[in-house]
Amino acid sequence: MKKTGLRLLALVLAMVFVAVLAGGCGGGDKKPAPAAADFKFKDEYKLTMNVTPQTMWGQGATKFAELAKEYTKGKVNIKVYPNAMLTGGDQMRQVEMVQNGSIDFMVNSTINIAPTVPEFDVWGLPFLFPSYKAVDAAMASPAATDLFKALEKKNMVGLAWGENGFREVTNNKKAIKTPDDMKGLKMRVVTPMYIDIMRALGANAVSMNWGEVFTSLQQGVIDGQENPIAGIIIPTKVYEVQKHITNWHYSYDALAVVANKKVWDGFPPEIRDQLKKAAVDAMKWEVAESRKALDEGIKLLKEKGMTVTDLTPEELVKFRELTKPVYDKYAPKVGAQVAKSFEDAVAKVK
Ligand code: X2X
Repeated sequence: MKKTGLRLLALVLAMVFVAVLAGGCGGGDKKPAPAAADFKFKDEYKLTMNVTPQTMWGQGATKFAELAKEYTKGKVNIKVYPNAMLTGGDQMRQVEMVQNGSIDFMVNSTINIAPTVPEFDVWGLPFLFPSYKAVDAAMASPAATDLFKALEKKNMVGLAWGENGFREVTNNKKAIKTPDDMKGLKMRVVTPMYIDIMRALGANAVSMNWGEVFTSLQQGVIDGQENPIAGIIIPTKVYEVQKHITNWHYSYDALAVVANKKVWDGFPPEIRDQLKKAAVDAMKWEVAESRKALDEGIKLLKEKGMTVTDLTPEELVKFRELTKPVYDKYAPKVGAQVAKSFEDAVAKVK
């Protein structure tokens, strides 16, 4: 009797041992994630971005690729494809291709993601952020993490936030001090929210891929555009084809490092940890560099002959008032709760 009991115990223990080996504790019928040693990595993982390698986000993407290689000990080789070259210059299609897995990763502006994930427009809401401090508070808040959940519903995974920057307005006609100065200007923007903002200010909005902007400014097809100084205007030499810039900080543009969900979920857990750390570290570096470059950048713009206009709080009020209806139109589109959590994060540091 005693012997049978012992045998039974041995049998149960053996079965448990086999089960653990086969599937891990409580594995059910779910396959365990493979160990990095057994995993078949692709020779190259593709990363798309919209701009040149010299831009801040280009440098951030390169940093991410370098750190990914370092942290995974050479197992994950990410190649950066700049200038939306994988989509023939179509800046919106990059998201689609990361969604369907034709491209593995992207470092992208939230502007280009928002048409697919409307919540992402929260970053750019007109005059939401009064300062970088406010931006940092929002970025560190659970509200920002929630945006990554919205991304997962669209088959993508968010790894880290970075910075394109506050988008400042440039043009070739006149120094912009009041909304009146914008009347009739042909302004290039990207998405519907920005078209609405330009219209609210009396400008003529034109939607155009970034790749065509420089030549269009040069040829006078458009009068102006809006982009961050350190992130884009300096590294792509927009000052060569634009005379005036106004620092109005009207809209903040965040970057996100994003992976295709299937590719991401397929990685062994330790590789996911290493890649996530690579993204976070690269973007931390990118944000710091981008802010460091700002003061020098403004000096350089002046040296290059641009007029640089700073607005007083009283002057800003007029722009804010005119764009308030656009804020009110897009807050429900990004989700009332999402907008509210961002507003709360901003209010805490005011
Ligand atoms: O197209 C733009 O203006 C840019 C480069 O900032 C974005 O990709 C949103």
